[in-house]
Amino acid sequence: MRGEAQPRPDSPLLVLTGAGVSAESGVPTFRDAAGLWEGRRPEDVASPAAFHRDPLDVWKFYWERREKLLTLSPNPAHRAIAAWQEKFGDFPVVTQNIDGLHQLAGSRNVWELHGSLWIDRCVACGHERRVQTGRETGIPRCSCGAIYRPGVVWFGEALPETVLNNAFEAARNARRVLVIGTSNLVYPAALLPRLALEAGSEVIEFNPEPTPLTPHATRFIQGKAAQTLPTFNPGDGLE
Ligand code: BJW
Ligand code: ZN
Repeated sequence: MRGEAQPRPDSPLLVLTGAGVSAESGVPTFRDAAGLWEGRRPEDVASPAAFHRDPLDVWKFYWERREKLLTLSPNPAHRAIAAWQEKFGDFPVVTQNIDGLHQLAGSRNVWELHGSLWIDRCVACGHERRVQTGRETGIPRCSCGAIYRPGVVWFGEALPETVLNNAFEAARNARRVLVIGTSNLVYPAALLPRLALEAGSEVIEFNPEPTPLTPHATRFIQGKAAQTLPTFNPGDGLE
């Protein structure tokens, strides 16, 4: 259940998204001034050590995010990507986001590198269950007796292996990679555009601000994704 990795290693297009694509839906980014981590150290709430120390505190943080997300919807950037898939085929949408908004906008072939906010995973047997609710009354328990944790990837944890390997392969094989709304600071996701460039692909970056990728990108389209994506034609020159 960890991402729907159906490899299309031959796809000429690949999209990589980060928190910026959901910003205009009202989902806070991580590292911008008003970001999610402002005033809180990530490792205090989003790390295996924090969960081990105080699972209820960590769960409360994730329940709050679920509750808020239940009130939010996809924005024109998510919808533009879904419309491109309708037009150009189901190229992979590799996302670092855990919010599920690409799927809600109608995108298929969404590969979730950092897991999903809507999955609970048992810390003992690894059982996963999909959830749709916000707050719960207490720490959820698996039928094996152990507690569930959020089904996301914290710092220091491995990304889902198949999803990551498929993403590496697809990035190497794509002719055009669109990198949308990510600071390109978190690895191994930040390697994907670098691999594409090394393989001779075009990398087009969409972001209001330059990132460490910008000097290397083939093209930098500056602006908010909900404004720049709907008028962009990702197939231009590819046919
Ligand atoms: C807009 C916009 C608008 C604003 N339109 N754009 C040195 C080198 C290599 C690696 C490391 C290293 N030092 C440490 C590491 C490892 C570490 C890492 O990368 N750390 C860096 C911080 C340096 N990586 C890991 O630990 C990863 N695991 C790993 O390496 O495992 C190794 C291993 C192997 C085998 C066995 C065991 C271990 C795991 C990384 C997990 C990241 N997890 C998080 C939390 C997920 C759960 C949760 O949400 O609670 O994922 S952290 C957070 O960052 C989240 C995001 O997906 C991720 C990326 O952030 P993103 O999406 O780029 O957001 P922002 O906020 O940074 O940027 C937003 C961008 O949008 C900005 O550029 C804005 O300008 C832009 N924007 N409005 C378009 N409207
Ligand atoms: Zn279990």
